[in-house]
Amino acid sequence: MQQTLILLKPDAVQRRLVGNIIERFEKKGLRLVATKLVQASTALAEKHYAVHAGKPFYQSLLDFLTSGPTLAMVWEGREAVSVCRTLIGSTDGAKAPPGTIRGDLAISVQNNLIHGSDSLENALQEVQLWFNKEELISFSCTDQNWIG
Ligand code: DAT
Ligand code: MG
Repeated sequence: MQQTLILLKPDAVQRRLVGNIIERFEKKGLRLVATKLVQASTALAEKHYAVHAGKPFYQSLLDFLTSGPTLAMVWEGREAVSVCRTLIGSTDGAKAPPGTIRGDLAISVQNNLIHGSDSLENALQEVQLWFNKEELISFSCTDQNWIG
């Protein structure tokens, strides 16, 4: 069963969209196995977005991610990494299709509400970056047989 890191970035918290977004993951059949509200430090933001270091938007991206609390979560389920990316939609909110989180709720490129790991390899690394092992709770839901 795959696990993936999902961040509801500071704009999602400020805009009070946390409940709307979490509901989408729950309804899809994914299972929440860890969550916490984090005021990201610059060091954490730099590690998280290391792949974008040197790009023109990098400093602005760091400023954004450290500008307020982020709700960090780990979601688990069948094909969780790609399922979450599909629910999230493409990076630019103006181009993301309706029905996706960004397509329904965002119109910006930078302020696009949410981060989701883009591969199983990155998911493993990102979960470790944001959470300690003890913070992940392994459990089963009683309706799991109906969800698959
Ligand atoms: P995603 O979050 O869809 O995985 P990404 O990894 O390419 O997108 O970029 C990380 C974040 O950086 C993205 O959520 C928003 C910001 N970003 C990406 N491209 C940008 C651009 N051209 N201008 C401003 N911000 C950008
Ligand atoms: Mg990315």
